[in-house]
Amino acid sequence: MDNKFSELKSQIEKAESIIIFSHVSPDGDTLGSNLALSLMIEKYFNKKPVSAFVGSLPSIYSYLPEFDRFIDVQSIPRDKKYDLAIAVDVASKDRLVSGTNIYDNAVYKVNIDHHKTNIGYGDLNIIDANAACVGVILFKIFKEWNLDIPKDVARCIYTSLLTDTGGFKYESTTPETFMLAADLVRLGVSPTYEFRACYETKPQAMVQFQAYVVSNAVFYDNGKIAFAKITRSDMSKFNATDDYTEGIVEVLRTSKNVEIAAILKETKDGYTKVSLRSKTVDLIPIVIEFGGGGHTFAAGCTIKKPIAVAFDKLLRRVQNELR
Ligand SMILES: [Mn+2]
Repeated sequence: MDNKFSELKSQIEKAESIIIFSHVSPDGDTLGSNLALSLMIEKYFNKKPVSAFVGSLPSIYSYLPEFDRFIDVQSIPRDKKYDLAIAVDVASKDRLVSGTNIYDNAVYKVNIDHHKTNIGYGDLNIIDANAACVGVILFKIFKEWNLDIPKDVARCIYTSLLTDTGGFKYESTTPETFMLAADLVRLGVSPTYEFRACYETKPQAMVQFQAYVVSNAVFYDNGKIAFAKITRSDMSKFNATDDYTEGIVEVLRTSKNVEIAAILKETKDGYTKVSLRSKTVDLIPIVIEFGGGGHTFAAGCTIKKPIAVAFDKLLRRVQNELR
């Protein structure tokens, strides 16, 4: 058995209190993985971990089994000491935001991830940069532990896989991806149901908000660059919650000439949250300069500048990259 996998098992066995963290601006992978691990620990180790989120919890994932388990990290006393803290899909510790304290406070810290920028901040680091999603890693772990995976857990892992491969279309999609998908479908997952639940249940206002943002996007350098801005007043005009912006950047990338697409969103504290996508350009060097991280073709950062300033800075940097 992989040493790290058995170490994780013995830490779970030893721990009386366990907390599992998802990253800020949670996506399907970090939420699906969190629930999958939580449900397995409950079923086979007979203890109930706390599933924590940071910031806001996107309601689009409320179709996931036991979604109600998620609690806001802010509701946990900051000096609370858990025996075991596990971060799933958390590329760097600053993505735990206000949860960092509680994570650091834990007796033993685990870091399960697939971002190649992850520096291994835990006591135990299970990092596989080739895994399409953290769900893939968890599936391997559960198999190594010789545990049967119930349908609920399979559904959570399927959402990890579906969302982090962009519906089986990103570069991370490999034969292994489809093998895992096949295994999960055999365990009872319905691809049709999960796809509809995940992608076709947007509130009407969200569809209209996204169309508005896309129609106001600006294209540069013969359409190779697409940038769209979202201000707080755009958000309030549509009564938009944070999850309303999910997926817009992928729409910009569908334009034939686009090499790099970016969505810049004004945050509550007046900074700029950036989500970048590219077709062939490695985004990591760009986002690193702004203190961000992510994957080769899908990355992000928060620029601590007002949106207009951040827009110009990022545009110049992206233009340089393409020249
Ligand atoms: Mn992920």
